[in-house]
Parts: sequence; C-alpha cells; structure tokens
Amino acid sequence: MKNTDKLFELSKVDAVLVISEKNRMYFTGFASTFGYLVLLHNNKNIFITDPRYYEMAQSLSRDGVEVVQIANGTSATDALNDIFRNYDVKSVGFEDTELTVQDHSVLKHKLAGVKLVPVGDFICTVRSYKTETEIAYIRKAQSITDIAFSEILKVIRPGITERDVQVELEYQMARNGAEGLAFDTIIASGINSSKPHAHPTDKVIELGDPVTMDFGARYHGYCSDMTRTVFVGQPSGELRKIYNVVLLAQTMGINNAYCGMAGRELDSYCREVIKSNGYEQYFVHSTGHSLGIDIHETPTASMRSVDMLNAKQFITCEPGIYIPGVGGVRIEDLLLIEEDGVTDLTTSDKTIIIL
Ligand SMILES: [Mn+2]
Repeated sequence: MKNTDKLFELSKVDAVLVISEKNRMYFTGFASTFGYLVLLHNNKNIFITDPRYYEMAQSLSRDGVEVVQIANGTSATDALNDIFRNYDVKSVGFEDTELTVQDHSVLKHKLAGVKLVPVGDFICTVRSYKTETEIAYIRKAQSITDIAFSEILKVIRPGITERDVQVELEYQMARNGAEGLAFDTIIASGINSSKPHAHPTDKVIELGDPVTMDFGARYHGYCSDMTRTVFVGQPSGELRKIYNVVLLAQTMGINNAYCGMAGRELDSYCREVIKSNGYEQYFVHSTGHSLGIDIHETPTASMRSVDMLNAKQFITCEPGIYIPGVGGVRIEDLLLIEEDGVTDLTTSDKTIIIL
C-alpha cells in the first residue's frame, strides 16, 4: 500500500474515495475490476469489495488495509456512508479525472452527507513521483522493449507487411517477459510513416522504406515506451537528412536534460534543432510525456507545458519530422530524472540502421 501523506498534504480533505481501476491498482498494488478504496488520514485505508475478490483481498489486510465485504442486498454506497459516519468524514476527494458525469451524479446523490471535492490532479501529481519499486518495474519493461527491438531487426525485410512486424514485435515482448502491451503498437512504413500514430496495415514493406516502430511493454502493470525508425535498403537523400536532424534534435534534448528543468525547456532544445534545419512545421507533436500505469502521465514536455521535471519522475524524449507524401522519422528514448542526473533507460542503437 502506497503512503498517502503527500496526497492529503495537497488535497486537504478528510478522505479520498478511489474508484477507478488504475488508481485502485496504484494505491494498493492489487488488481481488481471492482472495488472502492477509502483513504483516510495517517495511512488508514479501507477496501470495499464483493465476494469475488474478498479472499484475494486478504493480501491487503496483511498490508494493514481493512477489507470490507459488501453483503447481499447492501450497496457499496451504504458501506461508504457507514465509514464516513464512523470516521466523522465531512469532505471526500473524488477522481474528477476518471469518473463519468453520471458516476459523479450518482455519488453526489448517494453520498449526500459529505462534500465531494475534485482531487484527480493531485492524484496525478502523487503518481508522477515513482517509488524505487515502480522505477524497477519501468526499467524492466524498458529492457524487454529494447530486447524486442534487437530481435525485430532480424525479421524486417522487403516483402513482409506492417502487420507481420507488429505481430513479431509483440511476440518478442511477450517472450521476453512482458505481461501485455503498454499501448497499441504503431508500425508505419514508407509514406505511412508521415502519420505519427499510424496503425499497422497489410502494406508490404519495400526497398527504400522507412519503418517507424513505436511500442512498449507492460511489466507488473507499468509501461515502457520507445520508438525507432529504421530503413529497409538505402533511404532517399531527403529521408536520410530528416533522420539526422531528428537524431540531433533528440541528442540535444537528452544531453541538456537536468533535474529541475521545465518541460518546455526540454521541448525547446529539440524544437530549435528542427527549426534551424527548416522542418519546424513538420514537428507536429510535443517532445515528451511521463508514463507509469498509464502510457501518458504528467509531467509533459511541450511548448506550453508548465511542468517541471523533478527527481523520481520519467520523461520521454521523442522528436519527429513528418512530411506527407515523403515519410517520417521519430526517435524516442525514456529518461529517468534523478537528483544527480538524468539516465537514458533506452539502450538500443540510434545510429542510422539500414537493413
Ligand atoms: Mn511516447
């Protein structure tokens, strides 16, 4: 069970009600499709579940969490109202970033005795600072992703399709320990590569094609994320130039990254290189994002980001250039920010790869 002192310091409520699957998983480390987690001050926590999870949830009681089973005929909100009454709770933080409008109106109706206060952004902030265990999971997820990349280089050749590359890459991640995907794999070859988030198609890979692969593994619930663009046969002069500009932009970003910098500053290191080479209009997304249980978490590195990149946070560095009708290049590494420096967790080669 995660320590919740920081959350209460930020949110100033009597209790926080955690309903979403991912936040329940974040705080408890326990995966379930149903449950209500009540966080109280001083790390007193109560987990409301039903008979499907009651036995498994006993692992939480060993962690000091009180586990409450909803009996037949009673509802979770009855149990919540009992808890709020027993602990004299007047204000309850809720996940405005996760709940639907309908969920909120039901809670407002059923929990009429308490004041509901939005605390979703505070939960995001707390989640952005990773524990050593979370860092270890993300490192492992990234190492699986790097291994899969080295394997896929043996497979890519003219005549196979984008879907073939996707299936093999996902197989290699699973084979090397991934429990799932961090997100839907992006494979984009030839002129498809000018679309930053293209889904793999039955397009056949041809000589001269760039192949952009953006993929990640999931390990103990935590994501990794990397992108490489490789070429099948000699690329055109223009694609080669684009590759070198993107690589230089990314290198500038990574080499200048430091603990305590602004996300927009990391973005500007990359964007300036692309701009000075005349491709500014073709860098159509932000430079980076953090990850964790979600593939996109705060902080972010974009032109408008107000986030700082602090110790124990992650950020990707993934500039790209995309020219419709020509093709695109993106290179993405995952950075871990720590007091004494920034570590690039992505170990795969970035010198131009021509298969
Ligand atoms: Mn990414």
